[in-house]
This record gives sequence, C-alpha cells and structure tokens, in this order.
Amino acid sequence: MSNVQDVVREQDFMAARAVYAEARAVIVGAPLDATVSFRPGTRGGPAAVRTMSYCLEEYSLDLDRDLRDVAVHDLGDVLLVPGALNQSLARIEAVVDRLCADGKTPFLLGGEHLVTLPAVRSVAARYPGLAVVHLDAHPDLREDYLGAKLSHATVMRRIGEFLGPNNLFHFGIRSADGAEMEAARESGAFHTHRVLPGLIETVAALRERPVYVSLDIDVVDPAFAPDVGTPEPAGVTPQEVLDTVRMLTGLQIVAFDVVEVNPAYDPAGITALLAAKVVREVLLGLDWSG
Ligand SMILES: [Mn+2]
Repeated sequence: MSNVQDVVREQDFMAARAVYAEARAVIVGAPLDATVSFRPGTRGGPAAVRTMSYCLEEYSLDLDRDLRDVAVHDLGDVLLVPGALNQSLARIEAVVDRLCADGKTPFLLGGEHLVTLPAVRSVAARYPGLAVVHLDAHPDLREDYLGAKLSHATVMRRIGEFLGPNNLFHFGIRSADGAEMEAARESGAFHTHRVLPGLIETVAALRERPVYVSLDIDVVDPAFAPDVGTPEPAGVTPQEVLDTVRMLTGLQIVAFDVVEVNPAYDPAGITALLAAKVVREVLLGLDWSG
C-alpha cells in the first residue's frame, strides 16, 4: 500500500480528492429543505448524491476522460441555520463568493431550488454578462408562493429581478401557473416539454457568455427521477439530459448546480445516481486545458 487514501472510501463525491488550493472545480452541498411545498426531504440530497456516486466509474466512456485526472475538491456541506432562511441563504452566498474569489468553478448539490438564488447572485457579481440556463419541469417564476417571496417556486423570478429576465433561458418546462407565463415571455428563451431541441436553437446566443447551469432534476420523467419534491408526469429521459450536458459543456460554464434531489421517496437511489452521473459528466466536460 503506497498511500492509505487508496484503500479507503471517503465521504466525498467520488474522486474529488484534490486539495482545495489545487482544485479547479469545487463541489459543495447546500442541503436546504426550508420552503419545499409538497414533500420535504431535500436536506438529504447532497449526501445521497455523494453516496450514489460510488456506483459509477470515475471514467466517462462518452468523454474518454477520468475524474482521477482532474483537480476536483469536495468541500462538504454549507452549515445552514435551521429555521433561519435568510441566514442560510447568506451562508450559501458567502461560500460561493469565496469559491469565485479563489478562482474555483462551484458545483452545488441541493437542496431545494432556492439555493440557486444566492449562488447566482454571487456568480453574477463575478461574471458580467452571465446567462442562466435553467432545466426544470417548472419555471419557478411565481411572484410569490402563498405570499412568500423566497421559495423554490419563485427562485427564477427573484434571479430575473437582478440579472434581467432576458438573461434566463428555460428548458423542459411542462407545468406552470398561468400568471408565470407573462414573466416567461420576457425570458431569453422559454422552451416547453423537451430540452435538447430548444437548446440547439439557443446555443449560439450563449456561446460568448459565461453560463450558470441550474438543473432541477425534476425535469426528468418521474419514472427515472421519482425522488423529487414536486414530481410532474411526462418529462425527458436521462439520455436527453446527458445529451444536453454534452452540448452545454461546449459553453463557458462558470458554475453548476443540481437541485431537488430528495432521497426520502426513492429507496433505490436512482434519482441521486442520475444526478451523480450528470455531475461527473459536467465536471469532465469542463475545459481542463487551462
Ligand atoms: Mn425548480
């Protein structure tokens, strides 16, 4: 045994063992479970994704790249403040601020979708011209949800308020409240039901811009991703998501999140497993030449 680390399994996302100082991409969990409306459990998302990542190979057959050859660090989870939503969001923002200041590409594991609000606020301050690519069954464009301005159902509306709604690009939407559609029309793109055809139309407009990718795993059909807060029938296939990821990794991705994984309703862990595979493919798809 040359190195004791070679014979133990850490709690990190697989192969994310670079030391922080040398890592180019940093994984961090944001186990927020505060405003989930239908069935709670997203606080277990980051741990489930890490656990299921060990089911996968470090090597990607599609990309011919190996996670063990790239510098990724798993920072652990942001320590959130139970019952204190604003403080929890501020902590997420502070952590992402630090990652950006240190030149890292943040990879957030949610947690409910509201974690994307502080993360985008931080990344947008660092990258002028930021575009948000949003893959989701729902637009999350409500003005409020039962009076609450901060909710998983309002997160893209809040982001649009400081980023400009035309800098939001939505794909895969298949369920909405009628009142959200006005906000949808102001978006940079709003594609329903499928993800890949709309992205093919839109990708040229994104090519010169820094891009934040936010993947709500409920964009995938509940047959393949049952383990979400608000499942919606008739979603896309895992293969379409992976094909989409392949197209997105040709862009300048400056931050990524996968949210709404909720292990409470999926004893087989297939939703977290899919999320882990997507994280692996996005990580390996980054431009590692620099
Ligand atoms: Mn969402």
